[in-house]
Amino acid sequence: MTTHYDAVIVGGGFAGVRSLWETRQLGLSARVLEAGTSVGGTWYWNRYPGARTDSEAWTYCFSFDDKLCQEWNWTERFPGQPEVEAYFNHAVDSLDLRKDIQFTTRVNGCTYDEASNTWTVSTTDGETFTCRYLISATGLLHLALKPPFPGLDSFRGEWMMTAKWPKEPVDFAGKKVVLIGTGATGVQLIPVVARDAAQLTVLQRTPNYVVPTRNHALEPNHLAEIKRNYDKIWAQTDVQVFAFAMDAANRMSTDVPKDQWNQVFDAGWEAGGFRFLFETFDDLLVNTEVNEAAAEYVRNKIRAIVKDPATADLLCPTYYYGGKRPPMGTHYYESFNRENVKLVSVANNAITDVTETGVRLADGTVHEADVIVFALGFDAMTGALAQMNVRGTDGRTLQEKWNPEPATFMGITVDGYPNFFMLSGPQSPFANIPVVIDKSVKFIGGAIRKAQSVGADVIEPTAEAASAYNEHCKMLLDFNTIIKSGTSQHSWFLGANVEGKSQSAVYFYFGGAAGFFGELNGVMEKDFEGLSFSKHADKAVV
Ligand code: N01
Repeated sequence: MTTHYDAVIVGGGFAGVRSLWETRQLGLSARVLEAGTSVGGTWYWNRYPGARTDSEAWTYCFSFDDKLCQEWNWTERFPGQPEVEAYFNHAVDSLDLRKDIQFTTRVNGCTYDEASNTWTVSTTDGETFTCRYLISATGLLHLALKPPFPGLDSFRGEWMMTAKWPKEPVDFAGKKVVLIGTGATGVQLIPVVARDAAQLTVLQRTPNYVVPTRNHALEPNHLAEIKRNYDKIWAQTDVQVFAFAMDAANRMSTDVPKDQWNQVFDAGWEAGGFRFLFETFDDLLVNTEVNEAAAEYVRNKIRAIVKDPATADLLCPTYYYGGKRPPMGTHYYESFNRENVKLVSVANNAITDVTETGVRLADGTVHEADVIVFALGFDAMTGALAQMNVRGTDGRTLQEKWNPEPATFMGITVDGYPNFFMLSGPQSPFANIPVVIDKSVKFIGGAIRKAQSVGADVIEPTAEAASAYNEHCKMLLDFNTIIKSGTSQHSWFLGANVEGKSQSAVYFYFGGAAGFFGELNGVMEKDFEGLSFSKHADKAVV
């Protein structure tokens, strides 16, 4: 049996929930299809101990409904996964959205039929849906990298992936744990496992620059002030480069004598989280000299915190600060002072396989384990979309069309894929995700509104607009020496963490969140220039 909706939305995280609300405003019937058993997306799947936001709670939430902003009481500056998941459940119930969300439903096929101007969406359970508008809301970091190491089947202990963490608590007490991966996930998990396990061996390929999170409880007065100031907060996120509620530093490195740079970094280090990056120097990510000074500042902190000099050396990155997405941590470096924690570099001594009893490296050493934890990261931006097998007018899947490089219009639409919209799609910015999603959904809603008002039912970017946008994204990356340097550091910004993934492609809009919002507004002000709106009957093939 096939059910028809005006819109099918794939994914029940920030993008899916926000899109569902928008379709309500548009008067469309809509169904969210979500693979998990509940809402939350990233915050449903990534339930490893220690998982918490590293964006401040009051901006990492739904901005579109002031009632939600006022009624939800965040308890911490950076809330943990259970609180974010609870917030999602509250939000969908408060907005009465749950009845339009179908859980345990994984989409594995989306095909556009030009004759009827509909999308057919199929699921792994054999259900099918048809719809006019298809919105992918699968998240930029959904498809987790599976452990590529041979021999895992023979391992006699337990193993788990952080991105598919079991709902039941995992007991590390008294166990030997080997943990692979020191990205933002590993950085959050390591201190928690270190506290509980008998022995923790961390296998690190590339070190990261970890700045203290400085999480704290939100006192009632602070929370009340936040709630009073939401207009100002959302105005700040409109213009801040990463869509955070922060002001620019209004300070370039040239404004401060070099021998005083460390005082500025001290203030950022104390402020915690992304404030180190965004409230120190406004040219930190473009000026390599001040960037190197920031890098050396963090390296000196590592050397001061970690007692064993050899371990400290291994933890010190040598690439640009921001060349990989910098994680935020709580007692991360301190964990390596514990007697039960050992850091092993696999940079030049790669993991070869998993044995019955542990993880083997190229030199033959086996690190014994009762539990192996894989925090290996994601096939970002295109991975989850590829799993949906989205086929456009010429029958090609997105991954076929995008070989060797994705080209989109505004990271939201693709020529040859009418009425298909992506959230956190390739060539959208990496920034405070809920805010980027909110702006992108407003853009989609505006396009559908325009279609409704002019009597069109086919919305599609022109090939020229998509090609021009792709060139624009390439140019923005070309300017960015620091981000580009991540190629040699397996940066997922560049697809360099996934073997065989195209390196000629540009996966993100690197012009900053505010730049992207400006471009979205520009397109809307020009009556959606770059998108074509047509009436399907005019181009009916039958
Ligand atoms: O993934 P990652 P993540 N052998 O790709 C290592 C967001 N996030 O899940 O760096 C050995 O950063 C890999 O090594 P290398 C955030 O945006 C947000 O940690 O490639 N090691 C790396 O150390 C973040 O950036 C939050 O050399 C291997 C690790 O696995 C993004 O998600 C919390 C290996 C993967 O790190 C991804 O973070 C968590 C191999 N064969 C995540 N393969 C918050 O908001 C991979 N690695 C708080």
